[in-house]
Amino acid sequence: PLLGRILLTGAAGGLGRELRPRLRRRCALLRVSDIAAMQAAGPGEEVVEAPLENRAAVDALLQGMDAVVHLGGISTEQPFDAILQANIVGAYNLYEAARRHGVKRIVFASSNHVTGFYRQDEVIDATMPVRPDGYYGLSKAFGENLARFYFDRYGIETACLRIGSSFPEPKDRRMLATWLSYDDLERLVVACLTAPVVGHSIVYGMSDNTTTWWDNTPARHLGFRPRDSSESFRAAKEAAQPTLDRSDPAVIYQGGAFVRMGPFE
Ligand code: NAI
Ligand code: 15L
Repeated sequence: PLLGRILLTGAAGGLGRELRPRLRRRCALLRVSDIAAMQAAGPGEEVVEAPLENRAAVDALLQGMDAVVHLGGISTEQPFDAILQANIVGAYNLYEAARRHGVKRIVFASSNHVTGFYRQDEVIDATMPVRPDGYYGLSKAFGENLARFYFDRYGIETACLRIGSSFPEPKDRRMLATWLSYDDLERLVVACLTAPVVGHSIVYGMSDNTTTWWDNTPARHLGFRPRDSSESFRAAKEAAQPTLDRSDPAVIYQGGAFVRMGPFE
């Protein structure tokens, strides 16, 4: 197998369930982890339940791994205390464990919500300042900065994937710009695991969509070439949403409805 011993966190989630069989085919060993129930271990797999906020449990997860695909954590906007544990404390536990066990490469599922307060009429790239659109986006920005520190200080490489919207198909007009097909997600993750040099990189996870808000030129060294496009869904999505309220923050900003969630108290 091309890939060695890989840890996949968030294995019970939407993207984890998609990536699990796709990674297993290419790995010497795939260790999958989550707090939610997972399918039993198949050949070449280990299944380990672990809460990301539990330092000892996460330390044990990294033992003997060559690389990590870190999808685990809260994936939507939520009150701060939940995000703090799963995404911020959890990411810290993961990087500390990587350092202790000599794991040298991590693919981190960041999010477009790190830059969700840029406007939909702007095209940005990953060298521009972050503009998180909530606690969730803030936690992903923390993860990206944590990754940068662990690269500068300890040489642990990370590819931060600012994933747009990875679902079977775009759900609305916004997702014509943000959609990442599952096949392109696989291409992206495999590119990040196999690129000779990753350093600390940030790449937007999107298919080859006609409408786009993100320029991935700064991440060309990763060798990711999307092959799918949201364009074939355009007519149906426009028919379902023929008019858009241009005064709605969810229509003005890239983060969509995330930008108007909360406050929670
Ligand atoms: P998901 O919510 O379906 O999966 C996340 C998994 O993490 C769940 O199975 C959950 O049980 C697990 N988890 C949550 N808290 C945990 C904790 N404290 N300890 C251990 N495991 C915990 O999300 P999805 O869609 O699969 O996304 C995967 C990753 O990609 C997430 O980090 C998400 O933020 C990120 N992402 C996903 C996007 C998408 O379009 N699907 C877009 C942008 C980012
Ligand atoms: C995300 O970060 C979420 O995890 C996902 O559920 C989608 O809502 C996506 O962003 C999006 O922006 O469409």
